[in-house]
Amino acid sequence: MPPPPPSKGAGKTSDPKQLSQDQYREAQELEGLFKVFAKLDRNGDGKIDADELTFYLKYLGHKPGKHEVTDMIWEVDENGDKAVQWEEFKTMADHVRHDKKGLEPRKMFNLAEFMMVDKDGSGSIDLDECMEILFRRYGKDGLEAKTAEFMSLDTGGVPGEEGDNAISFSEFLAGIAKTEDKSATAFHYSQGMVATTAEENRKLMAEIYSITHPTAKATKRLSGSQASQ
Ligand SMILES: [Ca+2]
Ligand SMILES: [Ca+2]
Ligand SMILES: [Ca+2]
Repeated sequence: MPPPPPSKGAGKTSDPKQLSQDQYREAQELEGLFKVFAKLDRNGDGKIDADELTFYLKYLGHKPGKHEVTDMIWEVDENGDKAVQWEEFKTMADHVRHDKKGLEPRKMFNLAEFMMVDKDGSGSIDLDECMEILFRRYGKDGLEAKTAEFMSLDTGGVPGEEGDNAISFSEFLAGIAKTEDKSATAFHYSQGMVATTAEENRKLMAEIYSITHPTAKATKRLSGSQASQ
């Protein structure tokens, strides 16, 4: 089943001409974060409960233990109602992003981040989504190496099965566990995520590929990654 197209109204809440780039970025990130919240809050009652969280984790093919979901909620649930309100969700993201020492709990943040990178909501991070996020975060320098490093997380997850050229949430978590000690910010890929419209993304991807894939071999890989032709 194809994912729903991105909302046409995305980005209309902020005018880039009137805001500094930082403010614009912040507004866009907040919007992205809110979309994640709204997606998790399936029944739209303004809070994410354990059932809703479990539902989405299962959609991601991730089998959560009972404690995993409880812990995710517990670490951000400031008013103790065993659910996550938008204010709590936003505060959580804020804390983690200003957390230089890596001390903030981030189980919920990891999920939010994964969902923000998984822009088409397919439940996994494909090559385009991966490159886009790395380009935004690090620019064009070493983009191919960083992409290869990230995509190397694609282990398949199931013994005897090959990777599917996309990163599942379980693979994402495994990657975080691997890099966590090296740097607290190593996996903050959604930082610096600016454009949200399909058109902006299309332009950006064209730019990225023209920088990193000038050869015929690369063109072949590009069309392969789009599963067409
Ligand atoms: Ca709810
Ligand atoms: Ca709460
Ligand atoms: Ca995806």
